Amino acid sequence: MNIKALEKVSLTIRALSMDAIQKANSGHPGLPLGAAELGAVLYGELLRHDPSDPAWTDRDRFVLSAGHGSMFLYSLLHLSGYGITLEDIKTFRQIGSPCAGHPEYGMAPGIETTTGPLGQGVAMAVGMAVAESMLAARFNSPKHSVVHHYTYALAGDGCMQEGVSSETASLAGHLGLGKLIVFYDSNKISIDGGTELSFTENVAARYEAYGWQVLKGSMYDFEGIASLVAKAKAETKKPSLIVLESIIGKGAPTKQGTSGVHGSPLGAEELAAAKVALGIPSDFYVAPEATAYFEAKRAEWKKAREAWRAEFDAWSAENPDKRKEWDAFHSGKAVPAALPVFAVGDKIATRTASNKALIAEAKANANLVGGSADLQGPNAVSIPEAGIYSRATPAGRYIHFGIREFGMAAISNGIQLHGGLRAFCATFLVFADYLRPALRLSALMKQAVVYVLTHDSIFIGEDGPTHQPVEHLASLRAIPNLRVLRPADGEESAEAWAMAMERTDGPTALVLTRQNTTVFPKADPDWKNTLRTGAYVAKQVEGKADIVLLATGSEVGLALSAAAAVPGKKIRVVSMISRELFESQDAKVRDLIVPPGTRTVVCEAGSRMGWERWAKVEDILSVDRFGESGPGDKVAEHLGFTSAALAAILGR
Ligand SMILES: Cc1ncc(C[n+]2csc(CCOP(=O)(O)OP(=O)(O)O)c2C)c(N)n1
Ligand SMILES: [Mg+2]
Repeated sequence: MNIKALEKVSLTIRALSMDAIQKANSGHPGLPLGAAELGAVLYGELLRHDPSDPAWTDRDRFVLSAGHGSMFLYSLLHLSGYGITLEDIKTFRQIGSPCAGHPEYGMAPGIETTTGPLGQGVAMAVGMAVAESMLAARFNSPKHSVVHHYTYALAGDGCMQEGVSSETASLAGHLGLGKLIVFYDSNKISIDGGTELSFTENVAARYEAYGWQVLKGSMYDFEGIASLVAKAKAETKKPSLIVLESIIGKGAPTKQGTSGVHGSPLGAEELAAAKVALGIPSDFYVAPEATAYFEAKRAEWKKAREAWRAEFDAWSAENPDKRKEWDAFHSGKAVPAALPVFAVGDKIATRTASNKALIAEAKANANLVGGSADLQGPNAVSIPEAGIYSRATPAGRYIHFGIREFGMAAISNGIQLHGGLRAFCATFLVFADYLRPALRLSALMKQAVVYVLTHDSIFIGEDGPTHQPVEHLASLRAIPNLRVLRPADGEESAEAWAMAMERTDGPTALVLTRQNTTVFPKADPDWKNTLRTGAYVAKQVEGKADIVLLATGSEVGLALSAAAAVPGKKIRVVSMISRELFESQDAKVRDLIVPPGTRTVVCEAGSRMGWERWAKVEDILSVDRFGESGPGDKVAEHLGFTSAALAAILGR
């Protein structure tokens, strides 16, 4: 190990971070200064990667869970040759810069995921390690390991305090993810001051209790860190937590070790003093020894990747069928499934129809994996032929996430980001609130995770207001790039799964009923295509409609019956599977379905919010209060949410 060179790499991380943050007049120097040595040894000595091929499927993954320390990552991506230039670093935190405030997936090669919302990086790293173990079990042959990489994460005190890291560390310990290695930057400082203000538990003992191997060392000991990582790798049955004692902002003469260096530029005076003390001769200084060190690494990295490629080619030649499957897994495209067929009049809950479609999709797409947060039956997401994923059966595809909704969604993001797999996860719609921060990241990162959210309205009945979603559709629709689909019957549920699987640039929420719906005849003969605009005409009228009645999900059935109960008026009924998708269409498309100038009425068993664009407030039948416990139809009656009430509006 070339300690002198690694010292220069560390120095360069500090130099670039201090200057970029000072120039932007914004950012977090505490972590990059405090953990520079880990960065140097990690990118220089420990990661099996090749910056000349950032998409190499078997590269080690690194997740900077403490995303506020983004300059740590950008400095290393620059030095190791990932394509971030010095100019990019000089535009840190400016619009369009790959060096965004927090690492953003897709902004530059080498950024494995978006981080910043603390704790989720650890959780996504767990997901990546799950994906690695699944793919290894599915593809490695007795002779060849084509999937064999480690997943590393760097977490701070904040990540360790957040619940989502606990949820997922618990599951990772249970699953025995031996190739997951998390470094804990234990500097005992966060924004408000010392961690003794609120965080005095024994983190190491907690992780041991989760079933992790816990190792301890110093942030400033290159050889020590490398030998701890060797120990972590040697433990193949447990994930490892490497607790590294550190000093936040190390190198800032008066501010190091204080919360003052966590998230503000050093200031001109402190910066100048730091440069003198550290021996940094100029602005945006890159030590020539650091550059030379990484230059010399290039050949080594290339060799490692080519060795993998040779093994992959040999494996491909010996296992042509597996190779075909590998290519399908990595194509990023779903294979169309033979969806279940329903007949008009079939009575089926949309969750149940969804289960049939899920099974069909899983059959067509062997890379579809996922599960539910302990609601396999209620969410209707079992896939009997897929097998259960466990430490003993890593080729299984159904994940029992346990009652950890947020962790489940973040792990699903990690699985999806890893590549090679499609992820779905499931819970009750009302508990989408528990996973929302990860769902938001799916949308922000354009990850096509499928969220199965059942028990979608007050019609669930007896469980009462704690379990009856009211505001959830509105709140999900507010998330940009999330597609919310609320299918109305069995047929639409099957198509909704197809729409979710076709999506490549963002997540889909399938919002499904517990109660039965009845498959209705569709007036639009091309409804399956029209559905993909977000809405289609379910019931047509001759000539010009007096009223266009918009409904979603189970309320389409209610709308059809109410429309039939108002014989004096010509009422067109529209099933709007996705309001935001429909709203994103050109006016030409929308006007065909909802002609301008026609009176519109809306019916949805949820908050009115957002429907005001489509109808006058008095023409919206919605639920704008918490529900009640009681049988579903009685609750609906109690709340005045009935076919008769809708008919009364239509008849006005
Ligand atoms: C979920 C979430 N809550 C709050 C924040 C705001 N925040 C950013 S950094 C930070 C403190 C983190 O402390 P620590 O992880 O110890 O980092 P260090 O100060 O040691 O760099 C907080 C509260 C956030 N980014 N994410
Ligand atoms: Mg800290």
